[in-house]
Amino acid sequence: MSYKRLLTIQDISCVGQCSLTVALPILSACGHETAILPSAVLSTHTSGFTGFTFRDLVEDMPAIGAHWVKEGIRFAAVYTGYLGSVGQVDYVRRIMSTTLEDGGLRIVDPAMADNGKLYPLFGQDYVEAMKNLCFESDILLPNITEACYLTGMEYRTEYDEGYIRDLLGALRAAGAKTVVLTGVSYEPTTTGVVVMEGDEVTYYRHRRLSQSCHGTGDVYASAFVGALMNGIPAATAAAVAADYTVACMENTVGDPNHTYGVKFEPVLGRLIERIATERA
Ligand code: PXL
Repeated sequence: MSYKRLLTIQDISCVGQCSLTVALPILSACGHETAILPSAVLSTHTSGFTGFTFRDLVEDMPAIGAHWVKEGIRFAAVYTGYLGSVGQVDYVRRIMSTTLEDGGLRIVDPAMADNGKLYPLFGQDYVEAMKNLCFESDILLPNITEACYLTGMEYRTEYDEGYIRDLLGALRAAGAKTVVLTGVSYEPTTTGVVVMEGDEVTYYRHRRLSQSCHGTGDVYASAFVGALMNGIPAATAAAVAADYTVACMENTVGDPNHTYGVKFEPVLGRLIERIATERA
């Protein structure tokens, strides 16, 4: 595997198997040195728990970024997920522009909405701030809800290929480059991911489980970045990440004691093997 230094910026949900507690082990397993910048610390994630604590770490960001610049630290990619507040977005954009190597990749998972709704702590001001970060990125990984918030298109639960084409067109018109659109399902038993790179659009269809699980967006994005940074093309990395995410869900559904995230750790070996195969 090629050894890359990456930075991922997202929150620490202490319990809940999402964000950094997922991204760090997955990226490390994919063979990458993974630096982190925690955006916030929460006792748990915000979906399905009540009474969670939340500490915004925005005040630490400028000094951390300045120290890295002073030390000459550079990253081959910066991958962002859940940020804690509107005020963080401009610092994150600055850290990207000061710490990325020449040709380094800005990879953005908007991580702000699902199932037609924004996550609990976010409002329209957060969406507006995220548009800047998203449309500056080299690779954007929204789900359909996030793509709708970013473009102003109507969110639909039932749609056809024309709707998805329009959504991709609207993202591109707003400035998106490569887009990995997740959760695109044209029939009840399958779902998939659409990758738009330049004029090329591919669709990877896979099994759809009857139950959804929390944190799979973070598992997916982390596995995608891990594969991509091993030199695997985006469309293949999207399929690798989809198959790994399905494996994590299959390993979890049916366990009544595990409702807040997916048991991604026992199947990490499969991701490592698959990346080795795809690179060969
Ligand atoms: O998985 C996305 C995510 C990350 N971090 C926090 C969240 C969520 C989704 O709800 O609440 C804190």
